[in-house]
Amino acid sequence: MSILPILTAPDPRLKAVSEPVSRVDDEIRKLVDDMLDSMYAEEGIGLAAIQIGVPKRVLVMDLAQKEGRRAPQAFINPRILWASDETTVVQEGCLSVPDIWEDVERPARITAEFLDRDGVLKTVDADGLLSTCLQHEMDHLNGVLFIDYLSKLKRSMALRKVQKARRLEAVS
Ligand code: GNR
Ligand code: NI
Repeated sequence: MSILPILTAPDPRLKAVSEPVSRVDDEIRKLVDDMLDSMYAEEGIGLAAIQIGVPKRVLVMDLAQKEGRRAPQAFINPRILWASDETTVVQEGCLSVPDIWEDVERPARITAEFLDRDGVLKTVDADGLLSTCLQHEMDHLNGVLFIDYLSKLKRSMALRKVQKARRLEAVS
């Protein structure tokens, strides 16, 4: 298991549309484990493979992370089957846009299907943080970041802040 560096905006790789996984094998399970390690190292609750530079449709999530428990989950080739008309506004952050938190409106509930780490097809009815986080991660698979939902002004302010923090980090 390895901790890999997380790409930050405006890295062009974050705009890539990731490719479906054709077979859930040991290489994919190794990717899942590396993603979980990298996510835990940064205290995130979710991570998409492209955030460590791998353009495959793989997500990991651990919503118990905040309570100090571990309940890792993997979602491979996830697909939204249904989304509610009702929406919710949740303040989101992203490991690829560090230290920026902004409200994002999304469908409140979704039904999704995905393959688990054993390659078994599952469906999930999600609401609350699971619904928000799944949608945030699935956006990464299509090259979309949460800041893409903000006004042009707010998005460019967020990008400038992230780049400035990176420059300061580089000289320190
Ligand atoms: O760690 C994360 N927290 C979070 C909080 C609210 C909405 C979405 C997220 S996902 C984020 C980790 C991340 O960047 N995943 O892509
Ligand atoms: Ni993110």
